[in-house]
Amino acid sequence: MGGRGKFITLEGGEGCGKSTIMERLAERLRAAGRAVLTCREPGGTEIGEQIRQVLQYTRYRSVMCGETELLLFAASRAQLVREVIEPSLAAGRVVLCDRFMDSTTVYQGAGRGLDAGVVAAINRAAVGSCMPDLTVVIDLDPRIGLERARGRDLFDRMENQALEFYERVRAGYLALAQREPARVKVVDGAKDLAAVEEEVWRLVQDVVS
Ligand code: Z5A
Repeated sequence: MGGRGKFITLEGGEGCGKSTIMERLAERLRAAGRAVLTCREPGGTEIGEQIRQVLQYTRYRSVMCGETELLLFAASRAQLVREVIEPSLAAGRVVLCDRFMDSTTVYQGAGRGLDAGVVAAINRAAVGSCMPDLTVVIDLDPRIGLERARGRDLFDRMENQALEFYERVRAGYLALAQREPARVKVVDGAKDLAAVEEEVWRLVQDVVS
């Protein structure tokens, strides 16, 4: 295949269905003959997986400050972009990523209240010119998402935050979609899985075809 690949990110609150949809999208794209790479954040490289462990490590949960968290997510991303995403795009693959820079804008910025300008500058440093061609936000009432996600292997420190935090996260994603309507598309995550998959698939086809 000639030419640069496409970079598609999936975003949303806990339990919105990103990971499930990403796997289904990857299968459909492969069935359509596309070379696909899937990755998740934080992680996706050896360095990134170690950073993921630091972020998840129980003993750090009560002491880690917001700025440290911001920089750790960014460090994992900087490595993922240069080691995995850019080379895959250069090889013509479709790259699907479960969370990317918008998670930082929304969780560390809108959610935790870190300065938006600082968050944007750190994001820029981490991703360089590697911007998604399409970002799909799977929008869902956090009460439903948390119910779906309960009992699963999440970052408990974050999951135990007050519901208002998740409401700010949701509002942050919707505001982002308003600011960047060409890149960021919102789908209704309360629909059944097959319907969400079809809607996302239509958006993806517009970008990859
Ligand atoms: N974080 C951050 O703060 N800053 C950053 O820069 C980054 C991340 C990159 C990552 O946790 C945490 O890190 C996350 C944000 C923060 N915080 N919190 N809290 P993670 O990677 O461990 O988890 P997650 O990203 O939040 O994903 P998740 O809970 O695994 O959710 P999901 O991928 O959106 O959902 P799922 O696994 O596909 O589906 C959940 C369940 O619902 C599953 O049983 C599905 O079968 C079911 N499901 C999915 N869709 C449907 C529909 N439509 N109907 C019914 N049931 C459904």
